[in-house]
Amino acid sequence: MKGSSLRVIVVLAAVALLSGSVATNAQVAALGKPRQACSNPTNQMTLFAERLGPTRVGYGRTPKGASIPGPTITMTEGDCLAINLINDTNRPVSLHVHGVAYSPASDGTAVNHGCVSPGKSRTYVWNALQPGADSNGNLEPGSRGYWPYHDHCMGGPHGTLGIESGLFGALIVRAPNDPTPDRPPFVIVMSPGFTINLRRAPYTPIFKANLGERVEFVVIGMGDDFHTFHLHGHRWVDNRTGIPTSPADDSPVIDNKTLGPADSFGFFTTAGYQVGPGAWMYHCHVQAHSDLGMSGLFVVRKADGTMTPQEKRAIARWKKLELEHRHMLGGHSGP
Ligand SMILES: [Cu+2]
Repeated sequence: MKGSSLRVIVVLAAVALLSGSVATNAQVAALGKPRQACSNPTNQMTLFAERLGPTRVGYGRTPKGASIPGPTITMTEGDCLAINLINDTNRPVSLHVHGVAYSPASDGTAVNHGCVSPGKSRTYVWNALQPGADSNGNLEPGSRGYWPYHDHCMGGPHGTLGIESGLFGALIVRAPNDPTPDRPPFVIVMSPGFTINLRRAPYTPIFKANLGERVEFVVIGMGDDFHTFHLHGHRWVDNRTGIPTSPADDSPVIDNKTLGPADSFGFFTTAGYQVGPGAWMYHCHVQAHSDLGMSGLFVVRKADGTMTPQEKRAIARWKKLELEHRHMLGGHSGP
């Protein structure tokens, strides 16, 4: 066999090995030994579950600091986070998370004795996995991504009442070299009862950024319904971060994405890129849902942080229009 043919075969064999799901010993060695469990947490935090009114409950980082959604938790692959949940409500609650690894004791379900009684506390341990391979060389994914966390105990074994009441939030797991946003991520939960963060327009969040800032949206579905998230004036690539990997990246460019219960995604975009400052709507694109109040605003100010007179007027107009429209439809008029 000629040397050139041999080289081709060697290259093809290498490509076949690299593109398969089974890793070579060298690849497995290069990945390092994945941590199997995290008995020694690298980070810890306290979360409080608290009542926020007759029908609302939230998670918070401090007593009286609960919010809906709960605090956005950020981890990096390889982190091991211990969360002590203190239940200041009058019903059993828990903390169940998607995307990371945990033992049955940290599953947050009644099935695994993971509920916290009123007045009690419990520690859950989350392991943000690094990409690795099992003992047979099968590649396994890490935990990088945008994930929901939520109650799994209030009102029954599925935490349905907890989710309806506001016990949910976002977890962001970053890969080591991932970008970070210029301001805290904007979290939009398309929540039960055709709401956003359990609110209806014009009481839904108005997110603000300055022209040219790198912002990060996190979108989560919770409850019984399917939604489509649409953002005006901006677009992103349908991959893990929303950022093209190169100018030639041919991944689909989108500005609307379907979301089922407990689905989640996130993306980076540059505020006002090629469109300038303005009051940009975001909303569920199921028309009946947006008419019921699943709509909000992304306000892009000028680069110096001030608003144009036009966008101040647009924000006022949005509030008036949303209230009038819901009144006209005879729908729920409160938050
Ligand atoms: Cu919807």
